[in-house]
Amino acid sequence: MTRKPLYRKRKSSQAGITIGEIIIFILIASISYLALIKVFDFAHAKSMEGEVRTTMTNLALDGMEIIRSKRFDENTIPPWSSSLGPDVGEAGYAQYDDVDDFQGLVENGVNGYSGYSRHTRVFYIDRSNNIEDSVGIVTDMKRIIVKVSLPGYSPVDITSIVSSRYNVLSY
Ligand SMILES: [Ca+2]
Ligand SMILES: [Ca+2]
Repeated sequence: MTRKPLYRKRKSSQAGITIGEIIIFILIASISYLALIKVFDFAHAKSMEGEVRTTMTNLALDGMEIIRSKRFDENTIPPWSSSLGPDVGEAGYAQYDDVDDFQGLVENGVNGYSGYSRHTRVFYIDRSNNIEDSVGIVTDMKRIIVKVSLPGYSPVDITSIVSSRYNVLSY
């Protein structure tokens, strides 16, 4: 009497996963992995950009708040200064006491943020003529622009207009 074998021999079509199938699987897995990496990179870059823009905006607002806390001009009554910038004896930030003392100020690594720079411009404007650009003459209004930059990102700038509170009604 012959005994039946415990295991039947498998046909070649049932031999499991072929090398070709493994290669195709690895290719598909690699392509999916690369696509996933790109999605994560994009999400990370977007998140970084949001963080950088928030920091730039905060640094710009911080600078603007300090400047706006100062008086309109070195002179407390008209005529206002024809030359904008720090006045005699004002060697640094701590001694600046009017808004235009900050004209041309460039701060690198501002508030300890390495790579960030803050530029400030202050100039007279004539509201009846041009509020965007300097009019080159002394008026009762000054425009302040604070711009914060970081290499690789578009800068953030904020602007504000301050008045001497003299002759404003004449506009
Ligand atoms: Ca001053
Ligand atoms: Ca000044």
